Amino acid sequence: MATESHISVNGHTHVLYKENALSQEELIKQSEDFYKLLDERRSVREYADIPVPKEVIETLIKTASTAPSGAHKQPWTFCAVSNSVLKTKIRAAAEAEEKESYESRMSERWKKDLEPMGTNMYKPFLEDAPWLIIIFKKVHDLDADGKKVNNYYVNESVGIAAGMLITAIHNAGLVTLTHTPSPMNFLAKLLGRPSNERAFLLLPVGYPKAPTYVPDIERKPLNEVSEFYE
Ligand code: IYR
Repeated sequence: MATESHISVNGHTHVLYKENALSQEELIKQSEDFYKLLDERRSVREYADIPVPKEVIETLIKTASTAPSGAHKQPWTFCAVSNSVLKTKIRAAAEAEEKESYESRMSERWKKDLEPMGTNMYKPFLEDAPWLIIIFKKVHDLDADGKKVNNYYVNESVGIAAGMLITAIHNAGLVTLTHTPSPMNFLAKLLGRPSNERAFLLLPVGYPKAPTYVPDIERKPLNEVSEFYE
């Protein structure tokens, strides 16, 4: 029987999946090469004063937005900021929250755990990086009449999209870090986001300042992060 180009499921069209099967050998090589590429990714806190074309940011966001999501609701908005006045406002508000966090909200244990990373309450990358991408999660959607419409597995969906964005940024030879000023509601205010959106993660994007040093840390080996049941 000839393969149909599309079929109907519950009255909805399903199209033929374009499969990309590799030979065993290519499979091993391609997965290893991608691992090696991603193993070089590091969170970078210092950014060069070099612009990144808007077109690149658009492509990175389109890539992240290919992420799977609960019932394909795509419950995210990626806000890309290059406006320096806005970046300065974001930095000021983030540092005010971080000052409060480092001085009173974070436990001594937490601050000790962060010592190897060299983080502190100062966030110059919020002004130095050519772009900030702030990911908002949509806790629900709003229909044309402003009525609430459900989204599903919002944190999982947006978390996956964030991971794909980080991967795409690294693949483009750019750097980022996951900044989570807490609380983050100042971001929705500064960016004028609608009531159904909550800030999820802030990612500066740019080229690393040269030279840049990153913490000399190791990743857990496979046997510590996995269990196989064969
Ligand atoms: N949000 C703070 C603190 C911080 C917390 C963790 I956990 C980190 O891995 C890094 C930083 C900050 O951005 O400095």
